[in-house]
Amino acid sequence: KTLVLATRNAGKIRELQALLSGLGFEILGLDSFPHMGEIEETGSTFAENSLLKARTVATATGLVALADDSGLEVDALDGAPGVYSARYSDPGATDEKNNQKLLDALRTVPEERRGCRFVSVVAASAPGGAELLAEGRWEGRVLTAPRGAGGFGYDPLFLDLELGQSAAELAADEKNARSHRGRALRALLTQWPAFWERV
Ligand code: ITT
Repeated sequence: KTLVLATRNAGKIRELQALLSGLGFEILGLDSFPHMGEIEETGSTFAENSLLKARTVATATGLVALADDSGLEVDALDGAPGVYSARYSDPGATDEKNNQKLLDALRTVPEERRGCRFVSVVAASAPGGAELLAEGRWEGRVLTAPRGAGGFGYDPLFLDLELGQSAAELAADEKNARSHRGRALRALLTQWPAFWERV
């Protein structure tokens, strides 16, 4: 059973590989398909973009593809950056620039109004047309300064209120146990046997 991870985000690849390890998949990355170009994310929801990425890679490779579209929704910003999380600061922005823009946007917002959540929608797509979607959420609060060196993206600014730790302060397996991506993938895998019968 071969699965292509339809993402170029190194942080996501690391986490998805850990979450899928031991389940008997042969996992390939997009680096195995040098002809694959950039996929433009034209959707307005995580689900649309996730399906778009999974379908494009399944069609191009002839293999089952797994995509993740994710982002951070901040209540005080009416849900921004949301689906634009990767390009919040500018197109092709670095994590550092996105994090600085988020800190600036919330500079005058007090702790109790800095609620936020990570959202992940994972999609599986088979060349024959079978599809699967699942969503996961992780509630937290935006910190006023970065904490921790693990993870990627907005992790140093995301406080898990139950643990009192930032996402970047968690070990990789602790993050996967709690994260939006971990939850989405575990939900997807409960539907996996029925999906695979249609592949
Ligand atoms: P692919 O489309 O190739 O998968 P991408 O980085 O462009 O890579 P998205 O469009 O889904 O992916 O953007 C997700 C952004 O949301 C990502 O760049 C991070 O900034 C943020 N994000 C998502 N999950 C995160 C996590 O677990 N920790 C920190 N930030 C996260």
